[in-house]
Amino acid sequence: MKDWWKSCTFYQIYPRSFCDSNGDGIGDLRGIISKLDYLSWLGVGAVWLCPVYKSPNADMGYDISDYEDIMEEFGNMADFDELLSEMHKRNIKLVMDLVVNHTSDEHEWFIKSKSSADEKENPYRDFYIWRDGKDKSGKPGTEPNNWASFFTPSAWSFDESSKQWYLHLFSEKQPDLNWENETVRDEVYSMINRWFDKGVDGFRMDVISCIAKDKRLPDGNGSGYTFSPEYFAFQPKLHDYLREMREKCFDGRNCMCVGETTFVNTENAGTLVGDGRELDLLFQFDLMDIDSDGPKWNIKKFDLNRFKEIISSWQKAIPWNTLFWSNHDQPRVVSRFGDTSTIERRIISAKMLAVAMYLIKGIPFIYQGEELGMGNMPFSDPSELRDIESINFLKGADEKGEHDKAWQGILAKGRDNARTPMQWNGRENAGFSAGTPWIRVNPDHKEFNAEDEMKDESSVLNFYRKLIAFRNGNDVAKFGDFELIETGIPEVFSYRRALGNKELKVFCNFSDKTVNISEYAKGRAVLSSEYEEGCLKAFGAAVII
Ligand code: ISL
Ligand code: CA
Repeated sequence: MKDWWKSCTFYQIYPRSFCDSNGDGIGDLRGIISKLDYLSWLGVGAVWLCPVYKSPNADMGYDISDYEDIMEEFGNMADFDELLSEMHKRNIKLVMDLVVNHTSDEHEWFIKSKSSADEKENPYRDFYIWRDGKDKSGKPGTEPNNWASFFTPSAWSFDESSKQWYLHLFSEKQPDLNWENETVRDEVYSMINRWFDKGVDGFRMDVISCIAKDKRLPDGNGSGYTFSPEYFAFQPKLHDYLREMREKCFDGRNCMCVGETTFVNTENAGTLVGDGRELDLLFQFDLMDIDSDGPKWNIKKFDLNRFKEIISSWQKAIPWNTLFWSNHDQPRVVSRFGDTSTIERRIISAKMLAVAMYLIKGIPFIYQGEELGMGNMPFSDPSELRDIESINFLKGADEKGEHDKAWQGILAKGRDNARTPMQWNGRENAGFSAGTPWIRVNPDHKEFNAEDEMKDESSVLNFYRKLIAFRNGNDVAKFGDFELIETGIPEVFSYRRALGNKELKVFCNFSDKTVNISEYAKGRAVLSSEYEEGCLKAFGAAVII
């Protein structure tokens, strides 16, 4: 079916933490295969699989050393082929992660690139972005410009043998590819096409909005190392590259591509997904910034009015939005925007958040474990962290004597919160692995795990399943127009979906007070939680037709 993705519920798998089949403590492809029936049971129509390619794991697979081989810990190409065919047997599409802003420094291209600065002799030199520094010393402060990176103070690292610097928007083990180079682009397109020829159904494109850089590489406006997206995100050439990629890879295929379009806004989004679109879908992060004051580590309270504004402005900006509360880079939604003060509160707020998000017009992307109500991890010591972003951030803070504040930030927002093992049961290691997991298991698996929740009609898991089934079987929920309903009750988020002469209304109580919505909610509740006689109890939600 054309545009199959418009009616799918996506499920994001972080393979390292999903299911370990061989007891080495690391999730793997055979582990995923063993859980496909669970995904079918849940009602999932497509999977976004985080990187499974060969990688030294400096950034957990987002540093790829071979795009056409499988990470050893995850299995091999035969396992991959089996995974794909087992998914297709169950009518589940597979969307791969495409990480082409950068490679690993252990990728063959970079090893060759680094081997000689002589561009005439070494065609690989120009595959990456090399520049002279202010002098040949390689000392901090002599970098080609003042750009900061996502993960390190400077976005440049010095190569002793050629006395030049290479650019990396992420860690020093993730050198940025030079998209100006036509050979680089052709290599990437051929690689994409080989995966398509294998039968994969699409790609989620990692930081795709940053592949084109301002060629002049100007200094950012600030003192010291300065984060300068004005020169590396949404550059004019981005659109040339994406159109070229579409033409060479996507056109004529029944595929879906969703861009992780970091720094996208409602003004520039249309250039990507409007008419003559370059991408089918995009991820925007306005909601993920809602509880930050500047840098993500500075925590601000959730503001429901701001939430409504963001949702409604994005609904107006583009025809199809992605709907998500979390992913492998974000903390757990129930800990972040729900109420985890008691188990009961956690269950009802997790259900309410699901209703609030996944019946909006758009494509749901549920992150593994979210459907169980998994929460943030109570890390007790920095040695338990595995994520390069958090580890580097803490190191920088320690140097400034700001350990405690940084640690609070990491507990609230650190990416490892989302990366603890999937909780399959309440027993040892949550049933994730027979060995020692690569990252500590969340102790909350005793209360929140798939096995127990499957048996419990009132669980978060069974509620997600009902919600997905409702959406899958309801054209208004899938295709209907969206409109905010202004009830005047400040704690309530509510919206209407309409298709032809059919409509549904959604009401969500973001507070712990009972609210009366009887004036607006005339009709029958087809799906609800904590809803009785026109009243939403604490964190109640109702879908009314
Ligand atoms: O994780 C973030 C905030 O904590 C983001 O700033 C994130 O770094 C950014 O959205 C890009 O993310 C993607 O590319 C990174 C990788 O580390 C992330 O896991 C990936 O989702 C580099 O490949
Ligand atoms: Ca394993």
